[in-house]
Amino acid sequence: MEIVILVVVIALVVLGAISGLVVSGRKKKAAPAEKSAAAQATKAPSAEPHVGEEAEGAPEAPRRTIEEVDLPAAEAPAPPAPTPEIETPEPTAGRLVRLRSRLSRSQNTLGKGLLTLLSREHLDDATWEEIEDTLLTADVGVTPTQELVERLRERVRVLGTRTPEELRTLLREELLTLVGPDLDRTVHTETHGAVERPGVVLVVGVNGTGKTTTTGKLARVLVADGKSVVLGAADTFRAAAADQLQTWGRRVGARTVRGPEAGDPASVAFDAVKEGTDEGADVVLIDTAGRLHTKTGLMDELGKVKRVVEKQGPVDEVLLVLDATTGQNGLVQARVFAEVVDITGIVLTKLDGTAKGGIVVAVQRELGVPVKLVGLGEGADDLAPFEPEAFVDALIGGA
Ligand SMILES: Nc1nc2c(ncn2[C@@H]2O[C@H](COP(=O)(O)OP(=O)(O)OP(=O)(O)O)[C@@H](O)[C@H]2O)c(=O)[nH]1
Ligand SMILES: [Mg+2]
Repeated sequence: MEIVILVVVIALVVLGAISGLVVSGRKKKAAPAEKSAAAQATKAPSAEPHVGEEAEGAPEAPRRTIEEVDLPAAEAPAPPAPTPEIETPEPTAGRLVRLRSRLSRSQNTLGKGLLTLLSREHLDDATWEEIEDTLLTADVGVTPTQELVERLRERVRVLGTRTPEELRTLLREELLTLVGPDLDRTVHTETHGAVERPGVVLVVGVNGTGKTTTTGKLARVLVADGKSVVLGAADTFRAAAADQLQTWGRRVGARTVRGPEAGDPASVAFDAVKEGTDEGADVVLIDTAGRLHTKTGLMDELGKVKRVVEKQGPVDEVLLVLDATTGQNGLVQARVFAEVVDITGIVLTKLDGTAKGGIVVAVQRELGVPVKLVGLGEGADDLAPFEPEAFVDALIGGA
């Protein structure tokens, strides 16, 4: 009997132990799931507050957190790209008259100098020599100087007594004859009627004469005259050159066609004309790299630029940009450039910084090509169509 009771007790103890083990095992399995549920419960409100939580009166803390983050700025739509302000260039007509004071250096040397000498009571040989020197110093050139002095001598002799007004008229007439009042100074940019394509202008010259500046200023002149312009950055030597041109273009809404740095300038020039044609632009202006007239390879390259552009039609203007302050050197450059690309017009820059305004006469004589534009300062609208009358009037300080 005692044994039976003992067995029953042992059996009860074993049963109790087994049931205890099963319960603790279940608890262990449930723990990870509970943890992750708890984690979600803490994360959820801060990540995305739900409608239900709002309704249940969610705590204020998460909302403040959201306010602290600079959400409006981060989520605001990207501001529109700033459109560069398009400038309105000054009208072209009468620019030389407006800028006449910039010629004061040439005026003092050439115009006033000559008037003072001619006003002397006795015009002896020594005085005529001084007159000759004045003209030579102003870069008029030897042959034109001799011609002018000869004519002046003759007319003064015929005139006899001279009033200052008569002298001024006489000098004005003779200088005007020298400058050439009847030359065609139009910068030809007319579109070619039958074949729809823009006028094409090629800008050439040695380093630093003002080609890019002139191309930019000329774009403004054309825009002021109501034309649409495409610029070709065929100076591929430096990326900065294309940037410089593009900056000029942007100011008046003219697009710039550019190529890879150190790329083929002829292909950029070709593309500029092609794109200008496709766009229906009125004029394509091509800026080229500065090159020394003595470097045969570079001069050949320039010839190629022109020939490649001409595959699409004629180049209407080849403008040679000369720095007026370089005087006679400019003439040597001009001769070589004229051989490589037919120059159709001259741009004399930096006339504001020199007393050598006479270079206008010399360079026209040298090349048989008219000065079409003059640069009279670094300002955006300091490029003027060359008008002989206004130029001579500015020199002699007349009306
Ligand atoms: N005072 C004055 N400065 C001018 C005139 N034209 C151009 N310049 C200045 O001359 C400098 C050279 O001008 P650029 O247009 O860069 O000359 P560039 O011929 O293109 O030079 P490269 O491309 O390096 O050969 C600049 O500082 C211009 O502002 C002008 O008519 N008067
Ligand atoms: Mg340049």
